[in-house]
Amino acid sequence: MSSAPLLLQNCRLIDQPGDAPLVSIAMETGRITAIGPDLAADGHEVIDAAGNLVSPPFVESHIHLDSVLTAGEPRWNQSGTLFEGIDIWRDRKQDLSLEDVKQRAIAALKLQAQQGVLYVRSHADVSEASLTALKGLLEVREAVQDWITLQVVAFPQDGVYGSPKNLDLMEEAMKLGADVVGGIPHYELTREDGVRSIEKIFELADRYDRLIDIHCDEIDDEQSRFVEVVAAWAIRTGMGGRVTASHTTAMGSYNNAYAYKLMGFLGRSQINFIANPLINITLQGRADTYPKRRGITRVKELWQQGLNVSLGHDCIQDPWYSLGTGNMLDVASMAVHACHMTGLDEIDACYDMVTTHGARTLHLADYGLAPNLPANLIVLDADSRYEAIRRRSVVRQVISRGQPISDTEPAQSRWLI
Ligand code: 17E
Ligand code: FE2
Repeated sequence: MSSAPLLLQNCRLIDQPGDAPLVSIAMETGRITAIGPDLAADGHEVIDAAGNLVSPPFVESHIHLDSVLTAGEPRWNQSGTLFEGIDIWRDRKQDLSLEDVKQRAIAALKLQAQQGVLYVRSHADVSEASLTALKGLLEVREAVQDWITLQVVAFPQDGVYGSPKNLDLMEEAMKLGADVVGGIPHYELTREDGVRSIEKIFELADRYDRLIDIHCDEIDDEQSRFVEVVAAWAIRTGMGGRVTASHTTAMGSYNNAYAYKLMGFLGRSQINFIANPLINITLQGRADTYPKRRGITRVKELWQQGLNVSLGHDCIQDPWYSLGTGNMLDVASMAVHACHMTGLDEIDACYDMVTTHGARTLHLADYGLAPNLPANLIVLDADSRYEAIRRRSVVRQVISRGQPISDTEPAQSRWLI
């Protein structure tokens, strides 16, 4: 993708105090060349950011692009549970074709990119014999690389040991080029299978030199304690920050004595966490009467412990979550509410969880706003992170690889009486 040199003027940089002077950002051949006041415009196409907030792009650290836009196919999830969702998807995935996967995934990526997401980690179910979901998403990874960066996780939805073929499929997925090894220990047939699935995941990640991102303890069962096993392996292997535990909703149900001990181990392990508050507030708590649990991991406490926590959308209109806009500010807003992150620094942290923290989880080497980095940035109709989340502000401009790829006018209302 070639593009003319670009100058974005009157930028309110996200990492500067609110009263800092506005600056310009110059971009050329896909990279940021300079950031500062009074940059010369000659030879550049000029865009006026008009004092709006300029941020590095949103990072979608957890989504299932293979199942997006299938809600109701072949039937609606009536119980609202994870397990009914898995059963519905098991039926739907028999009908996958490469075209079906690619068309829906690219539609969802465009939806997200228009709302400022330029980095995505997607899970691809690899417990279906033809590996169509994975093959489709690997093709999508290539097809979209000029405007969005996609990582693909080999995710064994039905369990590594749920059926005899699944382990071979995991191995095949690594050979085909999945970026990340996934898992689902709480859905293995037994606790022991869950533990040995984690050992296997670490062994695959070591052998193929890949990152790890495990769906872990996504259940309200306070006895579901696989995150301690993941942390133990991260400590033993030294893989630390290359490892991510996604969902970990059972942590919201652990007793405080156990959680206190666990926090220390998690701190030692330095693993990353991804919470998906939109979906888990609806998916969990389904066996409760009242009071109903929130079913979300301990986002605030993990963050206070200094651990890297990011937030994901998880689903857009699929068997687990029929809603979803693709907007990361919706995700951050739900975290503010459901995780009691209402202090001003906590609201700012929720914004960071859909930007810089996600970048760290994905191991993005060149993320941020600085000269020589790729010219990937967004202009928000807001003057602070707090305003962006409160109003779920429109992303006015999306610039990818130095080229404007989308712009959106905020809606205008007129008072008529
Ligand atoms: N599969 C799973 O195990 N958990 C989820 N939250 C989704 C798919 C969306
Ligand atoms: Fe998920």
